[in-house]
This record gives sequence, structure tokens and C-alpha cells, in this order.
Amino acid sequence: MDILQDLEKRGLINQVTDEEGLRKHLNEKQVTLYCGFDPTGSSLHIGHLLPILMLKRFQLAGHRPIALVGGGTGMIGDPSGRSTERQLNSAEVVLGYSESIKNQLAKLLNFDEGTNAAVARNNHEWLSEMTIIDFLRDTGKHFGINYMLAKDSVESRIESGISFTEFSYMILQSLDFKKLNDKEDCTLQIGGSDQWGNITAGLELIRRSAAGEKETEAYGLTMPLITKADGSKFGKTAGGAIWLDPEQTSPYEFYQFWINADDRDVVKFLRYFTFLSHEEIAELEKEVETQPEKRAAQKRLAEEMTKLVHDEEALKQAQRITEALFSGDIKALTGEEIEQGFKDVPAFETEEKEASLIELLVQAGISSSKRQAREDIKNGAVYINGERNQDLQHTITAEDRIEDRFTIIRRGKKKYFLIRYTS
Ligand code: 545
Repeated sequence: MDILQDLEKRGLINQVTDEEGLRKHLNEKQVTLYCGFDPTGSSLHIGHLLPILMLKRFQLAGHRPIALVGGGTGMIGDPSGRSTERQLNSAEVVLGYSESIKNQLAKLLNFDEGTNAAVARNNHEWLSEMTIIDFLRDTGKHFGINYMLAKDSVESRIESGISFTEFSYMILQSLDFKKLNDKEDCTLQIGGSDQWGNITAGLELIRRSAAGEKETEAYGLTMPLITKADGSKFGKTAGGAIWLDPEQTSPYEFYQFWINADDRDVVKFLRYFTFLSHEEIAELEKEVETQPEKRAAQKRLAEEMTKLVHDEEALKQAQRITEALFSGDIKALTGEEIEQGFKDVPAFETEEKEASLIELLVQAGISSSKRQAREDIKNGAVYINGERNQDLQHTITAEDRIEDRFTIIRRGKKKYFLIRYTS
């Protein structure tokens, strides 16, 4: 099975400009390919993972990926897939975002080993040097206005409005492809399906500007949009996007995201996001059919993804938190794990370290009154750090504080509350 067949089998190909040509090209030699990322934020999220892993798949097949950070294009704003004009960011902000995006890409791609190590480029390097006269004379001449107007990204905005700035974006991305094609023999650009127009515009520029000169060969390939069986948007939860940055989405939350995949989606996600073989995936698929309650496929998916984006240690932690929350054995957790695992439960901050349990239950809003608090304790509904406590006289002491920072109170079967001690 060659790489294109593998990608097809995984459902990862949306469109290719010349499939047979590309297949031959990939089988003939080490191909340099690229995908661009505009620094529109400080972190990538799981929606960006597919193209990054795609670069990695090509790398594993012996090809050479370029991760392009759009330090120049990020100053302009891609209209693709957007219904409104973008708010421009300042040069300093774009620079800061470029740096963090580059570091995230470096973590996921192998940047420094072997003959096909991935490399990072930043289009600010060449786009910022170009003069307006050269741009309009040498590049603008190759783009007919009708051709540009017919692109989805522009056509869909004619009614609602599009600035000349965003209208011109496709020419900049085209210049990148041409630049990388000339200088680094990059012959394939990949991206999400929203990038098809920009990618084919680049191929057009390469073709036109090469007329009469050396033979050029270049291809484009896009990936599908990720859809979910329930129709909701992939990668978003009630708490917002799932970021790759552990400061924005903890490894535990990240792990939980994948664990919660729907049975109808999980096999597709395994094909899209993991490097498991088709045989392994087929076995997990069988388990989804015969023993869905075991959630073996979801567990494997969450493991693979957490290892890939974070590391083995983060995975172990996420599993420990999951296990402790399931069994109720909170005492086994460290303060840091508590912080991750209880991020979304109601929290109560207090300076008072030695309150009576009854008072604490009322103050923290866990029980509605002292009377109710006494009832709850008597009925055995109150748990401190996972252990039932039926002592009406109980006072919180150091023993009830985890790392002197937290106490976890549970009321009933699974209503958790976090008590956080300040100072
Ligand atoms: C710039 C210059 C090039 C080639 C490509 C670009 C970027 C491209 C674009 N891509 C998207 C993007 O999102 C922000 C990421 C960082 C916060 O806008 N014009 O930059 C996404 N891309 C990955 C996939 C995408 C696309 O980075 O292609 O489809 C999302 O899956 O939307 O020379």
C-alpha cells in the first residue's frame, strides 16, 4: 500500500489536483511538501491537528515536510471559509503568535533528525521584502480579476463585502508556493478543504510564471472537514475549543475529550488521527460493535492522542485522575492532579482553614442551611476527599487538606465541590 492508498483508506483525502501524477511523483523520489499556518492566535487547536499529522504521515513515508508559519500572511488575513472581514492584529502580536505556533509545530514534527527532518519557514522573510512595484508587475499580471472573483473565498463575500487586503490574500499564498517550489523544490501543498482555492491559485502561478522555462511539477491535496454524527461542531465542547497548549486545555481535559467520542465517530477518529494500522483499527471497530460498553476504541484513541500531543507522563496523570474520579479515591491524587480534574466543578475559596464541617457545607453553598447540612451528614451523603463522614462535630483539619491547598467535598452520588484555601 502506498501513502496515497493509506490516506484514501483513512478517508483523509478530499481533493487532489492530479492523483495519478502525484502517486507517480511520490513513488519516484523524496518529495518536499508544505502546509501553512497563519498566526491568528497563540495556540493551535485540535482542528489544526489533521494537517499537522498529515505532514507527519508523509514524513514517515520518507518525504520532507515544511511547516510554514504565516508571519507575513498573518498580517493580511485569509478570507477562506469566513463570512466576515478579519480584525487585523498588530505586528507585535503576530510576531508573538508566530513564535508560539512554531514551537507547537516543532513539538509535533520531527525538526532535527535524518535526511527528511521537517523544517520551519516563515513567509514574513520574503513577503516583507517585496516591493509593491515588483508585486504588481511580476505577480499581479498572472492573476485575472475574473479568476480571482470566481474563487469561493471571494465569491461568497461579494455581497457582504471584502477589502482589497483580503481579496489579495490568495496571491500571497501563491507566492509562497512558488517561492518554496523555486528555492526548495517543494512540489506539494496540503491543507484543509477551505484551502483548495489558495492552493490551486499557487499551482496556477507556478505554471504561468514557468512558461517557457524549466519543466515544473507541482500538486495540491486537501483534507476533508471533520464532521460528527450528532451534527455538532468537531473540537468544540461546552468549555470552548480543545487547545494543544496544556495551559489552555489540560492533558486531563484533552484525554476526556477523546474518551467521550461517540460510538458512531470513534472509528473515523482513529483512522484520521492515529497512526494505528488498518488491522488494529478494524479490531477496535469490531469491539465497538460487539462490546460498546467497554469503550475500548475510545480508550485507545484517548491514549494515542494524549501521548502524541502531550507525553507518556501526561497520559498517566490523565488516567490517574479519571480512575480516581471514577472510584472516588481522591486521596490518591496530587494537588496538581486535583487542579486538572476538578477544574469544572464549583469551587469555594476560603482563608479559614479550620471551619466546622457544617459551617463549611453552608458557606460553600453545598447544603442550603445548617439544618440541611446536619441532615446530609447524618444520612451519609457527605464525603471528604472520597471518604464518607458522618460526624456532626467534625472540624476540617490539616488531614482533610490535600497538600494544604484543597479539600474535595462530595454530596450525594457525584456532586463534587472544590474547597480552595487561599494563603
Ligand atoms: C499561509 C501561507 C501559505 C499557506 C497557507 C497559509 C495559511 C492558510 C490558512 N490556514 C488555516 C490557518 O489557521 C490558523 C492556524 C493557527 C492558529 O489560513 N491561508 O492558518 C488552517 N491551516 C490548517 C488547515 C486548515 C486551515 O493552518 O489547512 O484547513 C484548518 O484545518 O484553515 O503559503
